[in-house]
Amino acid sequence: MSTTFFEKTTTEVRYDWTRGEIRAIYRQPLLDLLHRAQETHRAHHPPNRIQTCWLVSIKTGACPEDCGYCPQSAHYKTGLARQELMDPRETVAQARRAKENGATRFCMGAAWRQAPEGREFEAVLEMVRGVAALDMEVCCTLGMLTESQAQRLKEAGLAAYNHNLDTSPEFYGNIISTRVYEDRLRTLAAVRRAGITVCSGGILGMGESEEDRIGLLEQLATLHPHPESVPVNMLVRVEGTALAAQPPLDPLVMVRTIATARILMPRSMVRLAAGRKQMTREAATLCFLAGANSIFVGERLLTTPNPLPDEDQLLFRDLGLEPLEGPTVRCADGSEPAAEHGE
Ligand code: SAM
Ligand code: DTB
Ligand code: SF4
Repeated sequence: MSTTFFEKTTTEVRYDWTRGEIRAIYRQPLLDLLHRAQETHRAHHPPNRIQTCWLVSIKTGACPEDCGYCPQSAHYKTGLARQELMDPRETVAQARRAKENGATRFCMGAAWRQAPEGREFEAVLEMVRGVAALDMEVCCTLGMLTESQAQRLKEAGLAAYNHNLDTSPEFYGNIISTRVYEDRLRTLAAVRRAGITVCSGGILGMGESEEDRIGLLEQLATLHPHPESVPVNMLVRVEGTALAAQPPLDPLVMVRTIATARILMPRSMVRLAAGRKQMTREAATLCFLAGANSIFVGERLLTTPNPLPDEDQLLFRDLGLEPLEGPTVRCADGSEPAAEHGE
């Protein structure tokens, strides 16, 4: 392989990936895949640095959507206690605690089909302003957004919006019937137009095929620009949900998907999101080797447990990882923010 070809394949950012190309990358021998992912990673990001994000559920349960994986859907009996929207002062206090614990990004999740208008939306804006004032990267995930809501969130200081495509367009209807893929894409476009960076990824282990994972990656990697942040979740199987009886996912599927995402979207932050509690340290380490450079820290995700802070500290120490300091997004105009990572 000539040096020129090698440099081109690891540093070029492309938006015209075909399904065939993605399949070929995904299916290559795992060690070749990891090698290329690691080369790509090091060409765009500082090695041994992991972004730590803190997640908090600001409104819990009783969601009208029927997402088959979700403990917060009103369609399933999961025994989850519902909670109305949190007081903004409480949210900001939690963000302060997250910052004291070393987190640099704070993500607020709400079990809504779409962000509401009126008093509740005003309260969310107050939360965003309060967390932004702490000099943390602020992210929200509130369901579908209108253009005007995206604009107001941006003005309040929102850096990123999480809205997952979850799986391939073909498999989507098997998991959710109360909305369509196009709804998701529309919200992502509204977020992008408002100049907020995009956080969008998926869930593995829902019974999807390899081709569905490739299809999800194709959707994400042909967005222009790429999502600045790509969470890869392993399904957390919750009793009572439609997907509770799914067999456990082979962690190597996470590794393969993360490595492919790293190659396709070289500048993006790739987050090893839900599922770390169900994974060994060794499997998580392979995900880092594959190019994951972001995780959720703190003892809980939204409603399910995450590894304890002490366990994570030990993992960082044993692997020689350091938290990634400072902002990873430039939120002024939504343009290619990941260029900041060590190029
Ligand atoms: N209601 C909003 C929405 O769906 O966009 C925001 C909150 S929702 C809980 C955020 C994301 O969490 C979902 O898009 C899904 O990808 C992920 N998620 C939910 N339940 C999960 C589970 N059991 N395992 C893994 N990921 C899950
Ligand atoms: C994302 O991709 N994963 C996070 C965050 N974005 C909002 C949510 C994971 C939720 C896991 C199930 C739960 O704790 O309720
Ligand atoms: Fe509601 Fe979001 Fe859960 Fe779907 S994933 S049921 S939209 S909270």
